[in-house]
Amino acid sequence: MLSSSQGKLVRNGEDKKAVICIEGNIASGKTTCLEYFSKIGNIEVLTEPVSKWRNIRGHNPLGLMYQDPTRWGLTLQTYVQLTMLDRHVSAIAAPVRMMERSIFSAKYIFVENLYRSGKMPEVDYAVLTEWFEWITTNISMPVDLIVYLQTSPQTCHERLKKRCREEEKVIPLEYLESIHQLYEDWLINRTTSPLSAPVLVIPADDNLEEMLHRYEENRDKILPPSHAS
Ligand code: TTP
Ligand code: MG
Repeated sequence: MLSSSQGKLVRNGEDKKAVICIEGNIASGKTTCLEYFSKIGNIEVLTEPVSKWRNIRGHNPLGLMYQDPTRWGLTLQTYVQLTMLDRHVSAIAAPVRMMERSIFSAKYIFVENLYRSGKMPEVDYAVLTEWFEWITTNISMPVDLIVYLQTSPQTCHERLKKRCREEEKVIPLEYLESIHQLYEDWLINRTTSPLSAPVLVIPADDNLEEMLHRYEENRDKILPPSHAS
């Protein structure tokens, strides 16, 4: 439930709960990271609403966007923005919430990439930007920590090929390189979009076993003291 505080809509009585967003390139291992932490008690884990992006009332805006980004980029990104907003404002069910991505990366990384690569018309970009600015001005979506799973685009490309999501078969290495550069500029070089939370960088090119070990090692840095080991 939303109520109003200092001009912004806020979730009722939930301001003391910690919100941690897991960020990184496509196939960087965000879902695996979240699955690892879901085994620890008292944490609410929200994976990305990607199944919704693949099926809204029988339509597949994700697939359409990859087939023709200029025509369908606005359609997909409008829906991504709505589903991410819904995640941010939903009632938190535990003292700690960990979520896959955020409304911020949908805009700062994916919308930005479509626009900069010339695939999104300027008017579509302007409409999405107006929506995004209205939302972030009027709705409180606090984030306490961003965990950045830092990978090389090559690693993501290999993982994508293995994973074989039908819509993603058309993704070339160059696409992952552009997403990677936008992430680096946002979270490391800090030259592009604003940052509203501290960033913890976790190198994420290694195999599954090593990554699980690394999550365990970083557990105390990721979780608040109440959840540290
Ligand atoms: P990801 O958010 O990268 O999720 P993932 O499950 O592929 O990542 P991981 O393996 O790390 O768990 O992307 C899901 C798909 O949605 C991917 O094809 C990229 C696409 N996408 C957009 O096109 N626009 C967006 O704004 C977002 C957030 C994703
Ligand atoms: Mg995922």
